[in-house]
Amino acid sequence: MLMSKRRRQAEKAKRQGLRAAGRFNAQAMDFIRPHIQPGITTGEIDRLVHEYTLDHGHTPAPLNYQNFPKSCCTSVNEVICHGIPGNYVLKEGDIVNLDITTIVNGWHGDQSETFMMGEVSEEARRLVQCSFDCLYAAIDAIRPSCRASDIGTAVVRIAHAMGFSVVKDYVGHGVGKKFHQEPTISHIPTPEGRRQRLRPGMSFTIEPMINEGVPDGDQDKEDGWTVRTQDGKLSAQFEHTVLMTQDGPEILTLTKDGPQKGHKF
Ligand code: EYF
Ligand code: CO
Ligand code: CO
Repeated sequence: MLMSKRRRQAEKAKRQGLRAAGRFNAQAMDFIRPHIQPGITTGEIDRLVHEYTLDHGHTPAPLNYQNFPKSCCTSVNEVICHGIPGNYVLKEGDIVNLDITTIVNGWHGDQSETFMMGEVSEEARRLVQCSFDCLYAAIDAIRPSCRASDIGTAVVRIAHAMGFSVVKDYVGHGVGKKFHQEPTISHIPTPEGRRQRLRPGMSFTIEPMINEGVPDGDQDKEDGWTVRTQDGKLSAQFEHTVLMTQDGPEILTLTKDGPQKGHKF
């Protein structure tokens, strides 16, 4: 069926808007990368991300989003997601996920990486590798109009083969003019995912959270945000924003200096 001219123009504007947002978000990740070292506090990382984003005329999406108090999330060791930057000093042996989302001319880019602080345990390194491999296996598994559940099938296969578990309560999401929108991207196969098709023009995150032990987490009762593994074991995650095109998935948040597909940690 032919698309109207107005619809074609809107689709083109969306692609261009999302590409620019993803590009800037990745640039912010490359900017902060050299700073993420033992000795820095998570609060200092947040301040640097906040200032870099504002200095370039853009907006950190998490700040005040549903009352979230900071401009990015820093999730250390057993924290699955939504760690609040603060006074914690990163130390040798830690793993830390940094999740950056920015708004560029009304469009969102959303990505995360897990960083290893110096020498980490062999189990931590395997977990980080697994979460990275799960992200790229999921991207490799999707095609125009495939089922969203193809993502969960690919993630679960790799994670379980390595003896790890996949978080089910926190999911990827559509991204566009809103931070979170349809479709829901589960990292395990679900009935809803089997019904949902990933059509050309759809933009969404893939952000598998992989746990060393049990897949379940609990929200911190005091701060109301930080989600920790129930058994206190490690969790790791990588995230990209992806645009489905007629030719397949296009990763919008590729960095210049970060780990690329096939990277060995
Ligand atoms: C229990 C928020 C946190 N929500 C999602 C608000 O998609 C994200 N990362 O890839 C993402 C990042 C943030 C976020 C930062 C703040 N929030 C809402 C509801 C519950 C919650 O934590
Ligand atoms: Co996200
Ligand atoms: Co994110």
